Amino acid sequence: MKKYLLPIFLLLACQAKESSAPEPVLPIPSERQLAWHELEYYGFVHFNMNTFSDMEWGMGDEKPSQFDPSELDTRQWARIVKDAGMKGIIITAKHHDGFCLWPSAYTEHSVKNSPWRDGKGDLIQELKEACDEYGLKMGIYYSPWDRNHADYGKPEYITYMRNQLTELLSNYGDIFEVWFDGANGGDGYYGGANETRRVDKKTYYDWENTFALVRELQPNAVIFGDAGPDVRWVGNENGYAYETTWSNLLRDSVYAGMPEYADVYASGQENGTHWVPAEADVSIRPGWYYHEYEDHKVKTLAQLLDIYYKSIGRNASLLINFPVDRRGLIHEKDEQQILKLAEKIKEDFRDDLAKGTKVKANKERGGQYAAKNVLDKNPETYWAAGEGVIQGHLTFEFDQPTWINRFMVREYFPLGQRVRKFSLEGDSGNGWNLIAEGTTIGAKRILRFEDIEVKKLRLNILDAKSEPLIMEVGIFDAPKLVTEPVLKRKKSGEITLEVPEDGVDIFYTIDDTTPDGTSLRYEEALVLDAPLTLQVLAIDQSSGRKSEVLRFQIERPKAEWLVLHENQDAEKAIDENPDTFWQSDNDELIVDLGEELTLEGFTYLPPQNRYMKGIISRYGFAVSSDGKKWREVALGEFSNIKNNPVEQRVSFSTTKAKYIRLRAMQTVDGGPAAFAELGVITGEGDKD
Ligand code: FUL
Ligand code: CA
Repeated sequence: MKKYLLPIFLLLACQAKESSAPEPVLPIPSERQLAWHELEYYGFVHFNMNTFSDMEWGMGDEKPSQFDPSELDTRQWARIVKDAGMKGIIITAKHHDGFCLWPSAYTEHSVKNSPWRDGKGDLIQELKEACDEYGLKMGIYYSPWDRNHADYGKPEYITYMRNQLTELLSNYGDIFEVWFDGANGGDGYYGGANETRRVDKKTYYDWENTFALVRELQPNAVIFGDAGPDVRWVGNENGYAYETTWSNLLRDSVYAGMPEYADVYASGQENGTHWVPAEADVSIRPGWYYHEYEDHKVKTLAQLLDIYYKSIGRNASLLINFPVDRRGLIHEKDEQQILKLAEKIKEDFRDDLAKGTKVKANKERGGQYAAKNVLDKNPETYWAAGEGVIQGHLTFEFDQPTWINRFMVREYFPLGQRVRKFSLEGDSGNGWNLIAEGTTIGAKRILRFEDIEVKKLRLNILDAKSEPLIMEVGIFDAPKLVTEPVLKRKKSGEITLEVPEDGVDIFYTIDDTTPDGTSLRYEEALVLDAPLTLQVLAIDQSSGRKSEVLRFQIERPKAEWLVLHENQDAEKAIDENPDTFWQSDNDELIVDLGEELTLEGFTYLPPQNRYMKGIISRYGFAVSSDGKKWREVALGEFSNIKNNPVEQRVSFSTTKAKYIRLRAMQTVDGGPAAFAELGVITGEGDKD
């Protein structure tokens, strides 16, 4: 009898060990970070003095009297954000120009001296009430950089900043995120109204003690910054995370606003010492603040959807900005677009085909860590491959051949991010075929691929820091989206329209009417008598589904334009191709327009390549009738152009000119000025 007892005993002991919980792989998220991970998607509102000065970065000399929304309604914001499926709103309580949306006791530069609500308003309070009503969380954006405050650059300002944070974090209930902008006076931008001192971004703000204050007042809030400490910037303002995105960060090597951050640190590091997950931020329009001229540049559904897949689908959270307009409302067009995205996300993930499959793992830790946990929609259960196992796979078998095009997978990240490499294979009845490959997974990874019909699907974990833990898997067949045509133009003025898919017709109008299937059909390159408004759409031939209508202000062709520089490459600054550019040798670009034109402004597109140098941050623009005598008609700053290198648009009082000259007074990195495209605004092209 005794002979048998020992082996049974050993067996039981082994099993008990096999099903004990896996050890964490450090770093792991804190409680407040775990709560934040659940939000995944929330809204940004940029609404402040810039809304009224029509700027992206105010100088700080604006007057409180300029802040005067006519119909401000935070409940409208909350309703839209809620309907969009977002979980909270972060508001620009104070931006770089220093104006405060709450009646701070520490400055006169606030709503209390504005005409809005006769100076008795408190926008933070109004937003908090609206958020509470709609079950949303509220977050605070606070700019450390201040171009208005007389003490900026002195120790006194740090006291001011902490006093203000104390107001914001004590008087408005729970705050879920405190957003510290890395953009800063130290970036070469200088010359705000009261900006007389340069600061050392690394040391000036004494972040350690500022963070301690936030912790004390709002222990559950996450703190956002380039260097975290809790949530980090994704490194661009396009809303894209990288294919490889670790939640781990070498946090002690980073400080807020460091120039190399975007290139070196933004995607996180496998051996990162701290859990600092990425947040992807992007505006629904080109700019962060409202500008009427961007009413027709609101992102399309196809663009927004791409952002969704490249942020939430790549282990980041998504923060989409609404530039609230001068009425104090989210613009109708922005509302329409964000709700289209919400609809489309629902549609794409409506039916999880994984739930009808039989799932098996090649290895299991045993106990409660079975493969079937990846299908139970319970974030507390997961499949564990087994002690010491690095490679493992999960096979999903369908009842019958099934069409699919999306795969979603989540790691059980409370015990640390582990997977380094994985692949997805499908079997349609004649063996395994590779569908997709990836690196990191993290909190959520979504793969998009061409429609494929499979009987079996297999997720292979190929490499990991330790035993892989998979919390959830989803399999979907998302309906096709008809994407809108892309417009390209040549220097001659010729316009071509292209769509990525086959089997699609393109229609257009040039008479300010909305195109449909009865409008002019696009067959060959267009030569149009500009300036005019061109509107285009694509219609899928078999389903009849339509893309969105896109609207372009077509300026006169640059056919007769000449660059007055020896260098052949200078042509690239006026070739209508956004991807080509010229890097000048003397910081200026002079163009002969070929004829005298009546100008109302100019446009400058910086190089679009992320690593490109020579982006102009301060400019002077001059005109001439003979190319000899010049008259300067505009002088200023291209704000935020480094992080958001969109086309810059500058208006000036109407003037006639045959020659134009754009000169760089300063570039972001100090290198010679680079021009991807220079354009003019002649007025007639921009009617509504
Ligand atoms: C940037 C700022 O400079 C922009 O104006 C905007 O607030 C964006 C979210 O962050 O760094
Ligand atoms: Ca170009």
